[in-house]
Amino acid sequence: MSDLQLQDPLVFDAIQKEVERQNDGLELIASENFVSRPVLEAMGSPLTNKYAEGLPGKRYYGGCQYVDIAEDLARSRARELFSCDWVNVQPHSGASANAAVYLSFLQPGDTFLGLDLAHGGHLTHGSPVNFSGILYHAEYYGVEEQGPNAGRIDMDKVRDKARSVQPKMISIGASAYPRDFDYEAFRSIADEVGAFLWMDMAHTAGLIAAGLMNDPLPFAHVTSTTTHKTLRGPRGGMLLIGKDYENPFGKVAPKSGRVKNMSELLDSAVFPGMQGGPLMHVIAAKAVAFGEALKPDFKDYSAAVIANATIMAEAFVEMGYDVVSGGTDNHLMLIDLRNKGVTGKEAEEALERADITVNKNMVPFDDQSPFVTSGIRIGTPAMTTRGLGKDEFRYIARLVDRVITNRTDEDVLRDVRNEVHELCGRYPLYDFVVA
Ligand code: DSN
Repeated sequence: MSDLQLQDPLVFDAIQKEVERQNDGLELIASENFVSRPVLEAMGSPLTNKYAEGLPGKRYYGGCQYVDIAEDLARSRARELFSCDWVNVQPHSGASANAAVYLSFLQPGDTFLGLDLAHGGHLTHGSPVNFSGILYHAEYYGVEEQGPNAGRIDMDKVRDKARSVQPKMISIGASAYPRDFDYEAFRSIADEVGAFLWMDMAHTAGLIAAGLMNDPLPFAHVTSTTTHKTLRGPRGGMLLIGKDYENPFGKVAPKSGRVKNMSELLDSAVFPGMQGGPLMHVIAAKAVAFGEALKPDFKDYSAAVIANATIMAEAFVEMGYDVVSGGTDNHLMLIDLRNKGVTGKEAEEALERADITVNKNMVPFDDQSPFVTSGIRIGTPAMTTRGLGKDEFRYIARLVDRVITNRTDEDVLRDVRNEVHELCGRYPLYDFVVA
């Protein structure tokens, strides 16, 4: 028996059941992945005990010599992974990293331009219920409703919008956009209107690190990310700058006569601006994950993530599903279920009964509320980590279709659930009881 099991069987049981759920089910949530045992070990280490406010070598606490090693490894590996000048690995989450961007480069009330949440954007890119939309004035660009570019961003329209609203900052990045971004075009728009350019690459960071998608770092002034999605690290955030220099929109400091570099602004926005002590066990786990991502097989894994998503999207199109933008360039697809007469909520719930996990998702120009939605979002990073390939993803698309088509037939749901368990049994994940 483990110490946890002996001391607190209720928590132990919850964890154990979640491990079983992950082992037995098909995890198709696009933002989730499965970390390695070494990443889990680092997260479960006594580094959680250590306070280390400040940066390596410049801490506000004694005893930081070993956590400094871990943070320096995370920083140098991240710089190598993304070929960039500067990183800060301390943000507790992607939302925290994004908050540091606003704190560094905007004043409350300033206008910025971001991708509409209902068109695939993220809460922290200006949703009215998030700090970004409450404290700042958000304007949005979206995707095309019809025509050859349906479901895609039209850069001419982004330019027109930027000219009309004159934002101080333009954000790129999405939670449910299946296509790549034209960073060069975004930068030219930002330069034309005098805006700061920020890319949130949370979803695609691993695919970018593997060199399989366009690289935002040469074009965006600052880039933020989470570390747990396609990058396959622990839950957390990070900030990066491709080429660091004086904040191009900064005022000269009255005393020193100097403009701060973008990195200095971001470092102090993370701490003491919005966080206290960094989570050193998570930072150590980030170092481990970045080390894994630097290995050649991470590129093979990332290529398989995209190949599996491509094949799955094709399978859905062949079965008559309306895949937004007609396919995908990355790890996810967005399926508009309106032509199937089912809501995202109904599909999500039926799939869950068959042990297939997806999330309901707004589709562009949705007429349902965010609690119901007309679509589902499906991603391949997690099941690709388990080793599933194109044949299995084609088969999974057929399982998803069987569930959606027979969503009230408990016999079909049970049969699919059995097939899901059989498939998962062939690709073992975690073979341990939490110790
Ligand atoms: N909401 C997360 C996602 O699932 O994409 C990102 O924060």
